[in-house]
Amino acid sequence: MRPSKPIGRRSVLRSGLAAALGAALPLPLRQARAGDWLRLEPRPGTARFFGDGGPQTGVWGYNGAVPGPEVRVRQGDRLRVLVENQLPQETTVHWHGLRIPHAMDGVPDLTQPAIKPGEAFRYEFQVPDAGTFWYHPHVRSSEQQGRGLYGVLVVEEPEPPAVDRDVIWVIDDWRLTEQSAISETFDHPHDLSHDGRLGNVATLNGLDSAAFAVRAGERLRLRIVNTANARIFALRFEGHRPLVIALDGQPATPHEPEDGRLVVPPAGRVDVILDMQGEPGGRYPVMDEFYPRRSYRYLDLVYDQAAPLRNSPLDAAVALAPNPIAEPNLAEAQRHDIVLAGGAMGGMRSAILDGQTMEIGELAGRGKVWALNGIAAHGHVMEPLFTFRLGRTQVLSIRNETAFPHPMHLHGHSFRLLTRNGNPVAGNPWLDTVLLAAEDRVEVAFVADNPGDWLFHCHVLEHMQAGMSAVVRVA
Ligand SMILES: [Cu+2]
Repeated sequence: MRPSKPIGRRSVLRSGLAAALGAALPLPLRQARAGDWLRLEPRPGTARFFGDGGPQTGVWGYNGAVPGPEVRVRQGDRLRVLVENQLPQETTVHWHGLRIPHAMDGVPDLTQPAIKPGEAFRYEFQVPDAGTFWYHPHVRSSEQQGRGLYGVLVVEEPEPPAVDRDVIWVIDDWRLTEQSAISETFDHPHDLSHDGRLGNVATLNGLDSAAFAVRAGERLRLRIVNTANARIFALRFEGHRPLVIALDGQPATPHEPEDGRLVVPPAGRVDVILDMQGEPGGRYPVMDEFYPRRSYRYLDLVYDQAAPLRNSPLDAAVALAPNPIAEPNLAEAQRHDIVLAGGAMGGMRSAILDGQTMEIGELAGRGKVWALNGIAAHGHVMEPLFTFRLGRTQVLSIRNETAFPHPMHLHGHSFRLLTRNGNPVAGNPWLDTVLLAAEDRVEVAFVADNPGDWLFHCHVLEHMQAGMSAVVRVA
């Protein structure tokens, strides 16, 4: 059964502004001394999405919390995390967007054995890039992440830009029942073949996204992280002009977003500088406008009555220093084509599953409806789609021949977005997850400098589950 409630000003009672205004995260986890181990326990817990007086929801969270603890580390530090699995299922932790060694990437069977219930795994690696990253499981992702398993990982720059507040915004949606329980409709066939598991309640940092308290004149750095299974957000800040300074954790030339909307696909991150230029006591909506005819008011920026902190925006540089990523050399690149196919209204007739060509009816009967270059993935271990020569520049030309958008994520590397539909993309931003609209074509480039077998997959978790995944080898 699919919920038909529209997301937005919702049918569930909210317990009032006070709780929502407190949508700040608890203190981050930090290693006090080099050599310390941080502990993350994925386990069942409870959340109150509607504030203190609201109903309780049983969730799964890191250390029982939704979002999980914010992990903070400095660029170049060695991060050590002991993960103790207190779930009734196997799990792993994937460090999304971090260019770290293969054995630490957290993909079961491909990079490590899954962590069984009651068992533990030690993740230990040096963090090469500063920026906004996050972590989540890679086992039964649609269910485990859909129940709340994720957290933000901030890698601090040696010299961050001057701001009044550095704030994390975890944006997510949930599919809740009338009783505010997590709907157990994971991997519903309709979700697999359409937009994925869209929720009916949107949250900011684990709370019904009603309001966010600000002060006139202050400068915020917002680290926006989309942890939804499937929802693509397109945030428009009425009365404000957010300035993008990083995408997917990687510094970007500071710019205002095209058409004023910040598009954040599942797994995507956008860092913005936001000067609070509204009036003391004012309220300014932030709209989510991605899906046509399904726009809603995500939250309000609520100004307190205090006089502005300053009368004109802070006069300080906002550009971030680049991370140490090898620059692609297009003149000597290996080139590869990837075609995304399948889904409802996609016209795919057949695909290869487990080495056998099957018609779409038979595939669908096995829960597979998407394919990359004609192959539907089953699990994480498969023949590589391509082998990239270690150290060589790779250009991927990716074509979406489906009727749905797909955020495509490559593990172990960041890539430059070169072109979209044949047109050069301004600044060629570094990304680890590139969103393709229906019928889009993009070209991305990167140096294959991280050896191993890496996943390349759609981050709409229901699409990944239903076959939209592949392995690429760097050797
Ligand atoms: Cu997809």
